[in-house]
Amino acid sequence: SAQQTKVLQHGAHRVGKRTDAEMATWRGYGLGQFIHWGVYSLFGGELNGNYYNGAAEWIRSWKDMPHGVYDSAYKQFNPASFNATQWAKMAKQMGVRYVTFTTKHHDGFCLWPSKYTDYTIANSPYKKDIVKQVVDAYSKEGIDVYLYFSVMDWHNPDWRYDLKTKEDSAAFERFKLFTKNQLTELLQQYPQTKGLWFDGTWDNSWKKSGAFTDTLEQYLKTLHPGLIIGSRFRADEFGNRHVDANGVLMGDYEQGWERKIPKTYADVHGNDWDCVMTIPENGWGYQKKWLGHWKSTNEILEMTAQCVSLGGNFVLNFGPRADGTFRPEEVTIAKEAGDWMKINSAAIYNCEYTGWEKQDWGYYTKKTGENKVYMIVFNVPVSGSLKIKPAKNTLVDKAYLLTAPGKNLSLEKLDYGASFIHVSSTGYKQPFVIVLETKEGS
Ligand code: JFZ
Repeated sequence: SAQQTKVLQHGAHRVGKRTDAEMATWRGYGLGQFIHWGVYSLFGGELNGNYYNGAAEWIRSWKDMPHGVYDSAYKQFNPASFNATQWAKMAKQMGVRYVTFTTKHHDGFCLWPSKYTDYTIANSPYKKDIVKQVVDAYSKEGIDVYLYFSVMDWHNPDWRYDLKTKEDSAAFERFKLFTKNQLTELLQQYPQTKGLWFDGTWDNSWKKSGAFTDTLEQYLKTLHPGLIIGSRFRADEFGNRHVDANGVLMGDYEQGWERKIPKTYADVHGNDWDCVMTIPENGWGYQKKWLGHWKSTNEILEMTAQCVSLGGNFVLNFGPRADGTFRPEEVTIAKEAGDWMKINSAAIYNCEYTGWEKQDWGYYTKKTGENKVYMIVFNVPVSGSLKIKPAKNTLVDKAYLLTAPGKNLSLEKLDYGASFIHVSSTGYKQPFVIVLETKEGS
């Protein structure tokens, strides 16, 4: 190609997707859960009756928030109703297959008893290790655990946004060691961890540390073979993030799909990816008042279907209250999504992109390694006629509702390899799934 390829010491070390079993498991998850929980949950976006209009987990950075107030609030963090087993059971019922849990957000408060700082759960009135309880409870339910970790740390005096002076560089050397120590500690204390979800890696200080970030990533993977780390961790030696100076993804999957979903398969550039999504428009930690639109269960199911149809996973965020309970809106969505998943998860788990031309009724997914394509139908046209057009060299053998196997739907052949499947044109309250068994041929 005409594109100049630079020789990079700290660029991507692999072109294309990982091919190992751990990554194949990740790719097949379909649906995940994100949890943001920490000191910010105590405020819920509010201070003295005034509401912060940014994301609730950022409230420490609000001009109205005295740092002294925020930084001593952990002395009130005592989640009397926290029950990790209940959390994990709710997630299991929802049908999620992985969870990403905030071990340390930007405020620097550690939900595990890190020995590298005093600002941890061990020094709260609650005292007990929360990360351990979450890791154990979810693992027991068969849900894979990923640890969210913010590199940016507002509590550590050695954190720097940029490295402008010798003193900055000296402080940041200490900070890098602190970060390496904490990550090592997490992987050693919670060996069931499947991967790390990094955040707060966008500042110049980190971008100027490309060599360190690369070495650290390789070290973590040596400590923990199979570990999965997305593209939001490191930088190359020119300070490029996500993709290196040659446009190649650095990381095991693309981590840039935050609160947005690709429109077409071309948009994902052949990479693994997942989309992390909030139920309100924005805000990850608990917010007492949800302003603006809240997504409905059907909207969430549609996003899940859309992501899986384009080869990604969909991850829905929950922001528990400081006492350890979930707000009713989140409980309802988890319950309703789970009820749907119970019937329809075949079209979500271990499914991939089909390569078939997208149709207006909804989304295709394909069972990896099988001759089975699913139609997840959201929009039935007034005619009741659903058009399908298989990829080249593929024929549809039979079609049936996922809920009625053995009761074949008739396929009406059209020109140019297309067919119609006719269904009733009215009365749907939820998306439904049609299974297409396929074979080679034209
Ligand atoms: C970050 C955090 O600041 C936020 O609090 C939350 O934890 C979220 C999951 O991650 O926010 C971001 C990070 C990256 C982008 C946008 C918001 N981005 O790349 O567009």
